[in-house]
Amino acid sequence: MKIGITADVHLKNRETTPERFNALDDILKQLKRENINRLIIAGDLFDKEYRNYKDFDNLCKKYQDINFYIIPGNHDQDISEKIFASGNIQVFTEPTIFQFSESKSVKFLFIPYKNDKAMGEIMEEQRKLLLPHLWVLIGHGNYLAGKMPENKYEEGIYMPLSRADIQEYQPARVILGHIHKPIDIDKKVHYPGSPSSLDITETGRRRYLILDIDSLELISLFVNTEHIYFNETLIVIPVENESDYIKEQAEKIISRWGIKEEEKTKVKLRIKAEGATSNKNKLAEIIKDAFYGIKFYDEPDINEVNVVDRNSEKISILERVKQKVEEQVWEKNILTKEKVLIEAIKTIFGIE
Ligand SMILES: [Mn+2]
Repeated sequence: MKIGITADVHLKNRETTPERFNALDDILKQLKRENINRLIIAGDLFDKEYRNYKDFDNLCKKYQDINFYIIPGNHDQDISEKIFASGNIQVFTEPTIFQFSESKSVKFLFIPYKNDKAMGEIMEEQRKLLLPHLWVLIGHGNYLAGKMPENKYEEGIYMPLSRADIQEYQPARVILGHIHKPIDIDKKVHYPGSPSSLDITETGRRRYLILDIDSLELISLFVNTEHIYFNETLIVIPVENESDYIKEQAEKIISRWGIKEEEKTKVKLRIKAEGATSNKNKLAEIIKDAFYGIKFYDEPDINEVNVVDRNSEKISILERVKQKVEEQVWEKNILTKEKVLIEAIKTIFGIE
């Protein structure tokens, strides 16, 4: 038996957030095609203080064969079954142990978001019913595992889950809502992420998950979204042929995205250039040309690019530094190669 899982859809009404509805609709279409008739939504199905549930209700009516299992998140803490007319919606407003099928031994613990609780407290209350490796946790909040991405408008800790909690209660899998970026951590903790980017800062292809409750195998599938956002830094160096150099950088950036050729038309790119150029006058145009066929979310930001005189000696020093930087393994999140290179350009060209 397979179950689809998503989270953080942040629906408003269809008119204000059509792309979020379409993303959810796409997941449902994919599930239907695969004869999967269950979808878990791990919190923040609705955006903050949203009080119009009609459009979602209608979407659920359209997919009568699919059952929806929803927990409230920090943005939609007040939702409950009574606000929906469609009969295929189940909302867990209290921590609930749930079995999808009598014949399957695996249990699910659904933990609705509560702002004064930690997930460990709820697990402790249910301890007797949770057999190690035979249960799946569905929750909404922060997994406390070193440096984790945050939603930029949600600072602080929301209904935490610690590594010690996982050690103690041994869930087979943990699937959480709250972080919009899709991530898999510590082999068994998974954030499906938002199926549709909420804004330009939520970059890359979006996904949803399918859990096989017999094997507990989890797979990740892409959502067909209207747009794929990317946010990039382009480093400019005053080499002999700057536009060729920029073109090369653009190709590297595009190949790093790992998207299919036909998806390129969906991309909306925000780009910030840094470093130094010998002529800032045509720089924005050169950048646009280098990304030919890609749509820009807004004008390339070239404010931080310095104008310097071309100097072959300085360029050759810089090129050697660049090679060294690229060879080096940098610990992620501490210092990026880009930052090191930008500083090197400033030092070599004597930019304040
Ligand atoms: Mn949230």
